[in-house]
Amino acid sequence: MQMTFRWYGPKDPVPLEYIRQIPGVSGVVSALYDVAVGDVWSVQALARLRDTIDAAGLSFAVVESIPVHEDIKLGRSTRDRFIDQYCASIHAMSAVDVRVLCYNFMPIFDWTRTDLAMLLPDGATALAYDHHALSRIDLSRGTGDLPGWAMAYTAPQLAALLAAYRDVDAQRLWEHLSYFLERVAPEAERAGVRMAIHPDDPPWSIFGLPRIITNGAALERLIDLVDTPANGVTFCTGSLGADPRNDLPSMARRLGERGRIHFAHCRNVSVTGPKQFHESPHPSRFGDVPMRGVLEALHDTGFKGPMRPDHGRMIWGERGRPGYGLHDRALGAMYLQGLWEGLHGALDGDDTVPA
Ligand code: DNO
Repeated sequence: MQMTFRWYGPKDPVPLEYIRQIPGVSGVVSALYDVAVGDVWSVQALARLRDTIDAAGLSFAVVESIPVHEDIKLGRSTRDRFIDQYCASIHAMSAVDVRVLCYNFMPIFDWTRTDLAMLLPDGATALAYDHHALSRIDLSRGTGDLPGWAMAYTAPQLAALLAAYRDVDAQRLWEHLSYFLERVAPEAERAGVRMAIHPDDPPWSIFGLPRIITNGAALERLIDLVDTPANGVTFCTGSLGADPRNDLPSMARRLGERGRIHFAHCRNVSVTGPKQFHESPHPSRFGDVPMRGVLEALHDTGFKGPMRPDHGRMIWGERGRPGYGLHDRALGAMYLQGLWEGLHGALDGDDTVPA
């Protein structure tokens, strides 16, 4: 296991120098944030990012994410060009020696919350989701009303996309995912890149849109779509853990035994009602994620990939990007390494702190 940390590039309020000081963190998870969705990522831009990360004494371990163009998810006739461009971006990653790609296949919206600063009893704030509150969000005004939403769509753009998805139910979305992977996964294999789909967050339909990567059966169906080790998953405990029917340790074990977990996102959630949860501190006892059981499954199945603490609360007066402050994620990184060391006896090669 290699402990990593997400970094949003030079504009991230958390500097790489601070990440370097979190004991045991040796890898960075990042992306190019100024490329339009669907365009090819250039080797030069990726090399610049890699060099910046290297210069801080860290390594560029994972690309999270190259976004999948909506035309691919919608199965439009224009998709082939975007698929070719996606493959070219994967080859560019490989050219700068980044070997893990996290991506998702959620229609229009990526991770979604209804409150970015829910006050917890200890004075910290956390991201929260309540399905009733979601139903009150007015999409006729574009994505402007959505808390923390990064991809800005105007009202007409969003309306057109939502209308296009009326013909795409879960089964069609599976077909479109399959079409995408049949073309991209073999290319990723050739490039030596492991693809790792991120589960849908939250793992249920929102705004009437289909969401399909929601449970263990879906993740196994996904890896069966194209049977190559390059076609794998990001095991995200927080996304999958929002649905109490998901038995996370047994899911991790089954996927791990097949060698298809290429990346682990570890965070905790407290489920407070049907389709209602808030994020909580990483250790198991503060929420509903059995973190020890998950790490044990990863460990037993020989997980060697990158892991990162996922969203943290805002604590100690920090102000920052929702879910991505420094302090609570750093606490998470330490907790996860403690658990891992307890299971492993010692840290293996990749865990070493960079010199
Ligand atoms: C949220 C993240 C997601 C993730 C994408 C992967 O904090 O886990 O935005 O990066 O879904 O494509």
